[in-house]
Amino acid sequence: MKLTIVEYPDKRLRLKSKAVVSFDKKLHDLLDSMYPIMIDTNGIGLAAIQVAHPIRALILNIPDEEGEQSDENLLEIINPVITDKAGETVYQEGCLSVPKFYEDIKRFDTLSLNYQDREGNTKSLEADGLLSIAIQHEIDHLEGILFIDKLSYSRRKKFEKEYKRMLKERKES
Ligand code: QAP
Ligand code: CO
Repeated sequence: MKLTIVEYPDKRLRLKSKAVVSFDKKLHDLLDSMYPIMIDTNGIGLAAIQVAHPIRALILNIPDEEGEQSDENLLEIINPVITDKAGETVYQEGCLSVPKFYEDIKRFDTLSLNYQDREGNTKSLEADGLLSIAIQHEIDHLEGILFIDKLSYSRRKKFEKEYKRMLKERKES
């Protein structure tokens, strides 16, 4: 399946993604196609809506201590529900749909999650650190929320200005 990343300000990023009900070949093809595009673009997380499929599916691949991404650490999360969350943490986030822009964002420090795997099996997981942050970032995508929505008014203004400039320069070259 040929996929391309949907970039801000594309309005599709504002769609509320729908629950996955069929854990079929179509879903597996989509997940299989999402992985290489995430790795090729240096991503650690990607929601299906970012490749124009508004369904509640996301993938994550958090680098290990050496900063290496390995296939074994691929997590496929379908229909996630956060069941518990605690604490506070700040991390400089980015997003494949908002290229070249990074800002400090406040999130919960730890969380508990229920979800389904690609076969529809129910799973749960406890997350902290970068995994916890990444899950919260990707679940926001399922609701049409971007990390830039969490910026203060003045930071958001600054972002819009810089981003518009970047898009203009990109168009000109
Ligand atoms: C979400 O983000 C995330 O601007 C995943 O030029 C962010 O993979 C989870 C990326 C922060 C946890 C912490 C962004 C690649 C990748 C860019 C990403 C870029 C190239 C973002
Ligand atoms: Co994102």
